[in-house]
Amino acid sequence: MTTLTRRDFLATTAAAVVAPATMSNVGRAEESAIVLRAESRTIEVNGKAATMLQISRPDGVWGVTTEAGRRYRVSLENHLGEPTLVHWHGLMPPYQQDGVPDVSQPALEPGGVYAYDFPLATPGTFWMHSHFGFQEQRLMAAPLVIRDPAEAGLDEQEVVVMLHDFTFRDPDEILAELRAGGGHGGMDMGESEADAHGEMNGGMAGMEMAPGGDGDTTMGGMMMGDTTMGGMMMGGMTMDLNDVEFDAYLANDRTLADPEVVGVEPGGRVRLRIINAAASTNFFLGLGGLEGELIAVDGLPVEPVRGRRFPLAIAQRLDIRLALPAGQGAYPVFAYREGDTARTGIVLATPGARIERLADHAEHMAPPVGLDLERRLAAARPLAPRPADRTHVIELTGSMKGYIWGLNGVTYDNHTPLELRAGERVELAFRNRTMMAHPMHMHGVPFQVVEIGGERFQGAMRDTVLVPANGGRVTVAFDAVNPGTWVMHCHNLYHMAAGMMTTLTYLG
Ligand SMILES: [Cu+2]
Repeated sequence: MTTLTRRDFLATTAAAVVAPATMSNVGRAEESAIVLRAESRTIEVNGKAATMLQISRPDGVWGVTTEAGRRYRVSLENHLGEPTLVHWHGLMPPYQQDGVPDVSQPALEPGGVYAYDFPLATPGTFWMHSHFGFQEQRLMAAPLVIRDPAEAGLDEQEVVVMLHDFTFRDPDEILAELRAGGGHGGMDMGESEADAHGEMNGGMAGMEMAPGGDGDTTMGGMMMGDTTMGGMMMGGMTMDLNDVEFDAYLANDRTLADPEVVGVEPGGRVRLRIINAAASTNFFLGLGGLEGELIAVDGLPVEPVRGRRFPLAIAQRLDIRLALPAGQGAYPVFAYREGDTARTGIVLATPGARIERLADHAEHMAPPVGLDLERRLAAARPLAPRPADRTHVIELTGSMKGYIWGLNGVTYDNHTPLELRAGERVELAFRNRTMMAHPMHMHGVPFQVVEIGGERFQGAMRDTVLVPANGGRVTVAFDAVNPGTWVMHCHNLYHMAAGMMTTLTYLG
């Protein structure tokens, strides 16, 4: 007799049409490439149809789930009427396979096919998304989960949740409007910006700033009763949030009006893999009444942190373990938009559980995402202690006025590559000179967060870190082990499109 784990059971029942990756077909899976198609699709949001994009597979599987130790063998086909290119967010490919147009390789023309083939060393929750134009805003993203073979025997149900911010509008039009000063619900973001915010958000004045001048807040879990949009007054400083007003927030392509309901067992163990694939939205992940254990951020393990609510900046991931209560029950997993009442989510439900209608707005506004959690995180597998051979200070620059964003005062069009040499320990010291927080993402290798607000510590390994507004300081360290040219950019898609990107180039 063989013992069926919960994962095996779910794989064989829920996905009967698709052969699960069992020991018998692992070899074959390595030999043939996975076909990924860039194509358009129609989805319905709030009862209205919209033409969006997707990365799909002929076998109907969503995204890629594989195992560390295998090779990533993928054939990307462009079935769109426009060029595309897909970035494997969090993986460490050779730079030519990193999926950034004109940096890694030319964009893939309509009808074209590109092959990818490189080893997968690190398990974790990663994702894939278009790095071409605004295709990511048009929902061209999918999960990329690399399981740890050492965890294959765990009696644990994997639940992947991908979050999106959704708009019926053309993202190019949104950017044009932001450039014309029409962001933040039509507020004038010109010279009287601070005044306008002060007036609108007077109730927020007096909010305490965290010590160390890192621009972060100390609000912890408190919710705010303020219902204005856009900016917030924080201890006398104005902070901009949420440049774009979206039409909906999606969890696995659905809103809370018709959420995905995932069947779970009473008393079962669940591993949530949460992916923030939003173009321009930071969220808080809320577990309702349940307490979870955060075990990885951006796919990379951390010393476990227990909690009911965890921040998730744009492009970041959270792996959370849940032990469900015994007996019947329905357990919503919410994502709350920062500085807003909007929320989305899925529901975990045992067979026969009553599922109540969930409102797509919370009672209270969620606070801005900050670094309260980041300060508490410690990598389970940190970098070896070592002084930096090279430090690049990177000022995050720009403003809502004209909607021009840059690094060290220049946009991507005018950037000078940051240099490094193979074998070096490199540090990037981010200094935020703007009124918005920026989720900074580096391609090629993960980094470790080693300083927040002037305080050194051994933080999490990640690929995306939020640098708080108004003088926020965060330093990350990495070992330069993947030669080539790599982009480093703000993962707010509109900021990146407006110039907040540069390259790192290995010398020699
Ligand atoms: Cu940004």
